[in-house]
Amino acid sequence: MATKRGKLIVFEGLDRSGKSTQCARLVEYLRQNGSTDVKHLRFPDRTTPIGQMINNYLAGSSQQEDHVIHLLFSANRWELAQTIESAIAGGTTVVVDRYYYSGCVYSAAKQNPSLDLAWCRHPEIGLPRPDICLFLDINAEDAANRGGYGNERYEKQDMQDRVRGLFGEMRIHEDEKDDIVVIDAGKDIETVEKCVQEAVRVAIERVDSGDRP
Ligand code: NYM
Ligand code: MG
Repeated sequence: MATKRGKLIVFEGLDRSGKSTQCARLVEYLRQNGSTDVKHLRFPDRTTPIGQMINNYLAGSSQQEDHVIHLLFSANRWELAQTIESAIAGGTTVVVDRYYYSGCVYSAAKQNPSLDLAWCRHPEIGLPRPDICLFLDINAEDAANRGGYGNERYEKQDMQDRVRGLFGEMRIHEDEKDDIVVIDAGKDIETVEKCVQEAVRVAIERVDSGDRP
């Protein structure tokens, strides 16, 4: 019997929505209960030269024109596109903390008139398509109450409010609506974890049974 392909599982959400915690827990869960190897990635990947430019921009130690930083975030995903594709083809499941959805909504939330959601999508077209994108939904106020945002660029409540609105637009868009599952991230960690596991189980079954739209 041919080996099943791996799955591409993405986590998205506002800063402080619990993404990194849930991502790590799912990786652990799949390693213990799944039948495949699991690779854990996060974007931005700050370890590459492009990732270091992004890191400096987020930390505020460098400036970048809005389109330029958008394209760097995208390039940072393209640098790993082949790795992701090969992993999946070889039967390894890839779990990613943020992906092109963040790429689009954070850039579009800057309100630069020539950087709307439609423009932001273009450089992302052709990246490996997720089998499921788990959107950990929390409002900006509750997120801020979780110990406050950090000091990075974008970690401000008005920006996060706009980001959440744009995530809302993306999840009803024709290109994404079949891929995104909304999870209430205002609940406690264990409850969210269970919801994530259930959504992932359903997504994996859909792919393996050839039922994926
Ligand atoms: N971010 C992340 C973007 O603006 N564009 C992108 O393509 C990605 C992947 O970087 N505030 C923003 C969202 C976050 C910030 O991410 C750093 P993290 O997951 O907080 O380290
Ligand atoms: Mg952050």
